[in-house]
Amino acid sequence: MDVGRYAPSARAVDWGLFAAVAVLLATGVATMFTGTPSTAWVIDLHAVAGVVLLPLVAVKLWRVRRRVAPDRLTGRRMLSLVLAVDATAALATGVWWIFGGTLDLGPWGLFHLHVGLGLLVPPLLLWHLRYRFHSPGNVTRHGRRDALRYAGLVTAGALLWRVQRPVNDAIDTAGADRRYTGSREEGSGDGNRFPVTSWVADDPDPVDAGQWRLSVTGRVGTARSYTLADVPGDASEEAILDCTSGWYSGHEWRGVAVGDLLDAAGTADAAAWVQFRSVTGYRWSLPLSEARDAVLATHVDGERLSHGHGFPLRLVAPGRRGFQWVKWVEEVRVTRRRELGEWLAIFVSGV
Ligand SMILES: Nc1nc2c(c(=O)[nH]1)N[C@H]1C(S)=C(S)[C@@H](COP(=O)(O)O)O[C@H]1N2
Ligand SMILES: [Mo]
Repeated sequence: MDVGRYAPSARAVDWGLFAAVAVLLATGVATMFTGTPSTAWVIDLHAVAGVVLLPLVAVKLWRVRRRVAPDRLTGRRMLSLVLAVDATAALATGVWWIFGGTLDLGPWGLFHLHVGLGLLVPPLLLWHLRYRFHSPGNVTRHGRRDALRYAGLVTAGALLWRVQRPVNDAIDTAGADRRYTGSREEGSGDGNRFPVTSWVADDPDPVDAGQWRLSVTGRVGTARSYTLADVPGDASEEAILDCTSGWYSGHEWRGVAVGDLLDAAGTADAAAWVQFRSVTGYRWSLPLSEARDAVLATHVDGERLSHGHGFPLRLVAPGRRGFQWVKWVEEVRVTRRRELGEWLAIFVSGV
């Protein structure tokens, strides 16, 4: 078969592979922050880059096929082979997810596997490039032809991504109820019966409601402290919790509006951020104006929150991904600057 007639030149394929992986990494990480439909393009771009990567990997493998014969395998070629297998598996798990696949890996599933395999590709690729790097020198020799082929590839990728939705609907796969974030629906509107997801090792003992206090501190006029009975429960909010591990759940959350807590304490002029701190050390900040509209929920669909979902109080931050919805909140801290350590805290809290 003469791949060269249809495929971009060898150098252009190498650069295309590199660019596609860079886009996939950047957009993959950026999905962590896609909480509102205006950011749907991040996921679209991720998907299209994946569809483009598929034929590029196939062409690359076809061109190097003779170098990976068993008797010609050196250590470096083994590494390249591991990269090829990992990239193919990352693509396969992504496609499988889109068409409703599931996998039971104990606490993890197909989506986790996709993320894990995907995050391995860039380091493996960089390692591979240490040995196999060529200058882009003559990539321009077939410049015009290659540019046209890439334009075609990206267009085909976008079209394929466009038609997967009706295909999913037509054959009614579990991929049909995906949100634009890629997440699938679980237990909406049914009280506490939706998945419990904690980040890494956050697994506290149930909070003793008698001992527990909610304090409002930091750059406030008067610091406040509330017992559970004192927490006003007159705010309610319909919002979707959308976890970055691939599921979402919509509920009616009831509790106290953060804006009311802030009004009761009064905020100082320098106040710009509001940090929500969990009994476990897990914490996250929202800009002051956004925090005002958030709710600290005691109830979900009329039921008292269960321990797993953050009893007695959890943050409901509409438009933010699930990892920002802090559970077991015990402190609302008004600050001037955002604490950078909270990035670390979400990974290590509870360890
Ligand atoms: N304190 C604390 N809050 C947390 C987490 C955590 O590990 N610790 N996990 C977050 C993540 S990743 C998600 S998706 C949601 C899940 O909420 P749920 O367990 O009620 O479904 O809580 C968030 N809040
Ligand atoms: Mo999550």
